Amino acid sequence: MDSFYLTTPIYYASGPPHLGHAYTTILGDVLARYHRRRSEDVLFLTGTDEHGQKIQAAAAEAETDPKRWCDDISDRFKAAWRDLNVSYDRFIRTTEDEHKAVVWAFLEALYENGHVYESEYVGWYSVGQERYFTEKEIGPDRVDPVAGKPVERIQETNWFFRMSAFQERLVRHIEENPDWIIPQSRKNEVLGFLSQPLGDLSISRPTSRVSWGIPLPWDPEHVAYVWVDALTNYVTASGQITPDLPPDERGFGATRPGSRWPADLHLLGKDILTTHAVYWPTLLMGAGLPLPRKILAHGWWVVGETKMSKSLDNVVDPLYLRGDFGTDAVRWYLIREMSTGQDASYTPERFFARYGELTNILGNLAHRTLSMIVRYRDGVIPRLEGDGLAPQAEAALSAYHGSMAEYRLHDAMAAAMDLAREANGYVEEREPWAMAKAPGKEAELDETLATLGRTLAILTCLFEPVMPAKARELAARLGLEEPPRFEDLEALALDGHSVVHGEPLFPRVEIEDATDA
Ligand code: ME8
Repeated sequence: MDSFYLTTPIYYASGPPHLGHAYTTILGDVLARYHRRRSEDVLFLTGTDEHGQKIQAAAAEAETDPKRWCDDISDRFKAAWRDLNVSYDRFIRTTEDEHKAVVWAFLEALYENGHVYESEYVGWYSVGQERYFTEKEIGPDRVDPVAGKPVERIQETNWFFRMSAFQERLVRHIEENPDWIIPQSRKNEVLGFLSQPLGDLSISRPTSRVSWGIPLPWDPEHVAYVWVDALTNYVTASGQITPDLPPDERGFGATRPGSRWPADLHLLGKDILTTHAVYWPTLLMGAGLPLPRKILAHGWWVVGETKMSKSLDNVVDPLYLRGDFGTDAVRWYLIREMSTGQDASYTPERFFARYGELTNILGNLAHRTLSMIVRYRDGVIPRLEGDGLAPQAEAALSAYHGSMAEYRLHDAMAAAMDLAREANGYVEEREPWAMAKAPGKEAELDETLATLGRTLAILTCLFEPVMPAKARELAARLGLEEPPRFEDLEALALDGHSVVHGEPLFPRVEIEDATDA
């Protein structure tokens, strides 16, 4: 069986989840569900990033201890993912003992391999991004380039990873694997960054400044830099490293049997591209582990022109639209609206337009098909003799898979919606209501209704990754236990199934009510 291991970033436990986090996690969920529908063995990882100065400060401000604070925030992330129907297989927390042991072993491997040294650091640090920035990056106003907040001048002794030693190998890897970082614009950004000499990476913080972290194996006066700690989560969850064995048997080197490493896909926003496409692969090279197979950096959700983020206080609660429209409609909007890789601007108007596709195209098709089967055939789907929409369905499936393979999820969903649109056109053209009245048209009416029933069943398969609950509900109304898998579509037979008409799948919502929410 093919397997697929995909990851989201682990989100900072400095505050509760917001729409940006929800987007990446739903994107991951759609891909996880898609690969499961292809009968692959999927491991879908998400979690929370719980160490470092930012969390230490958030807990101190709330006058609580950092672990208690993280317990609360990680529960809120889990609750949000439950509400948004996210089917993660593993939720990792960097405060888990297993993860701490793997980070320890990872650092030891870097040290033993001779890639670590101690030195003085002088530079500008952004607590918000948990990163140093160069003079050039912070500009004359001395603000971090991501959130525009002031940076701190820091001078201290740190342990460094000899990242510079891996620059050439990394550039070669990117050039030899042109689809390793997608979209291409992000790959070019990384190559641009790597056209300058790469510095070494400070991988520790003195406990006098940051105590909330994992102590270095060889120096208890320092904790691991939070990004090294956090990135390692992807290896922890893979089961590749066994820290309690002697160093040479721990799993550094080739992939071990049973291990899920290397990950097939790291999903992230473009704000953390450098950490994933430069720090992480060089650290893996230093530790002697294979690189992830692909990195997809998507764009930002913005309100007007500004990135939505917690620090900017313009966060839209991902759950607020669910009250009126339901979870699946929010998932549909997020996936259909953003072209993977580009920014997208959230506006209520765009949300209503995308919701309109659900009511007017898919919902309408389901409603009229089920209602005609009930009215003209006592609720029983006739036998399929010839499929009037077979070529359209085949073309839609091929466009859908093609787009998914290139991670253009918005295009895959457009292809699915196009099939629903074509099926509506087929209804108008065939006029089953006229056939029902005219004598001698029984066979044609059977064919029309059976074709529409089968098309709806195919649509439950295509839409399930994005709208799992609605797809299940529609499948149930067609007398199916669940939406068919791709491999079942060929032999799909619905004749004799009793259908349930029911309420509209996507009810019309008065816009005034929704904007008041
Ligand atoms: O960076 N639009 O965590 P984080 C789209 N802990 N996506 C957005 C977004 C927006 N406006 N805002 C956030 C961290 N995201 C680290 C990661 S991984 C080893 C450690 C999403 O809580 C997007 O995926 O700041 C972005 O990369 C991530 O949340 C940042 O989450």
